[in-house]
Amino acid sequence: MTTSSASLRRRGISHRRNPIFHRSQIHILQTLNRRQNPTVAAASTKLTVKSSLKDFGVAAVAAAASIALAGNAMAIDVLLGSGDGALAFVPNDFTIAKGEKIVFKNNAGFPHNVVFDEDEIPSGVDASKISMDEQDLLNGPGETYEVALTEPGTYSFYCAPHQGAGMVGKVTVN
Ligand SMILES: [Cu+2]
Repeated sequence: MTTSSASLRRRGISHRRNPIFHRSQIHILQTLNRRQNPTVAAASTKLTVKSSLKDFGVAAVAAAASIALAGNAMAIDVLLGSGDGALAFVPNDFTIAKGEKIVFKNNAGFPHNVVFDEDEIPSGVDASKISMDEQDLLNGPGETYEVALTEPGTYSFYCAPHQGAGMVGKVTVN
C-alpha cells in the first residue's frame, strides 16, 4: 500500500482533522491519569496522547487505503490459489491498461510468490524491479503483493515454489 500522506491530506483524511476523537481521547486519558497519580498526570497525559495519535494515524491510513482501493477502478485482483485449492493464478491470462495496479492476493495453497520471467517481459523492463524475491513468500491468508506495470507488452510470471506444478500466468499491458 503506497497511499502517501500527501494524498491523504488532499482527500481530507488526516488525524489532525478529527478534533472529536482527540478531545474525547484526551479527556478519558486525563481522567484515568488523575485517578492513578495526580502528581504525574500532566507529563504522562502528554506522552499517552502522543502515542494514541500515532495509533490513530495508522488506523486512518488503513481506512483511507481501503477507500482508495474500493473507489479505484484501475486495479485488478489476482488470486493466488483457486477456490478449489488448485495451484494457479486466478485469472491466469488477463489484459490491463498500463499503470493499472495488479493486486496478487493469497487465497489457497500458499506459500506463493510472484516472479516475472526476465526472458518474457518487454525489453528494457527490469524483472527484479517488478518481481518478488524468489525466496520471498506470502505465507498468510489474504497477504498481498502489488505491482503496477507501465511498459506496454506481454509479461509472463510464475510462482517460484509452484512453477513446476503449472502455477504460471500472463498479463498483457496496453
Ligand atoms: Cu504458488
